Amino acid sequence: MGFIMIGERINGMFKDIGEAVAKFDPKPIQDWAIKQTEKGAHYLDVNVGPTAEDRVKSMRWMCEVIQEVCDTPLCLDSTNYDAIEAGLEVCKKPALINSCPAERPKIERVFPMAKKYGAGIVALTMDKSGIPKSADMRVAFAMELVAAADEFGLSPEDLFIDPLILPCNVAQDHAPEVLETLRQIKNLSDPPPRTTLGLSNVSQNTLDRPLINRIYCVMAIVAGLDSAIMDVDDDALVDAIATADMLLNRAIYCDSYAKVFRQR
Ligand code: THG
Repeated sequence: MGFIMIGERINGMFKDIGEAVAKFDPKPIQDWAIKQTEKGAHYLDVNVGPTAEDRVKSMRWMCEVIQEVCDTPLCLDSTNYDAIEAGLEVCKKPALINSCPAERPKIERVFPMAKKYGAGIVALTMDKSGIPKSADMRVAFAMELVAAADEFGLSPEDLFIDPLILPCNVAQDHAPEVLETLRQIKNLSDPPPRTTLGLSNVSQNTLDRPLINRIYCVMAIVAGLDSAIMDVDDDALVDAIATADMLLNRAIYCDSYAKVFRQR
């Protein structure tokens, strides 16, 4: 199974998308849906953003207008589970629920919903007290989430465990802990859960963002990263991922392997 790219761009934290959500103007959202799909995205993250007035209504509307122009599966990114469910109701393809922390009330809301709609879950290695630093604590949360999947009749492969990478300029000591977490997650079950990261977090407010994203992504892939919420418009990043896949013998070498990766 090759690396799964989740396009990050349909997020109200970006000015153009935030304005489009406020005005219910489909154009910027549809343009980014098409662009990211052409760039090889396997899923599109959909986040109404911090300023949306009615998150339930906005999420449903965004999912509808995206599906008018492409059939790329969606990754519904919200802390409001009523908004997620409104999105799931209109999704034509199996979606991802982004996200669920290792907290019992949220697991009890999200895991049955995933089962009902045939969705995967981006499961976070954190609880109400926040994101732990050590790999050991992150892995302990991952273990709880894998046990919960079993309890609610989901396969470990329905989970995309996200060990939560933070900006390296303020939390540099987390970056190696996240890599160690990715390594250990693959030993939690057979089959193992899948893994993901919000890759662009690592470089927020740094000077050479594409370089940091690209290098950290390749390091994380070696450690066990299966997917990322990422800037699929960054060709050098996508080429680096295609090359890592090939050098790990997950994709057959041919002279056009980078092109093949984008078209799969
Ligand atoms: N894990 C999970 N979901 C997530 C994240 C995560 N969803 C949101 C986020 N993190 C991943 N998506 C982004 C999208 C954009 C940026 C970072 C992560 C980003 N935005 C610019 C910035 O903040 O500088 C905005 C620039 C602009 O406004 O134009 O970097 O970790 N499960």
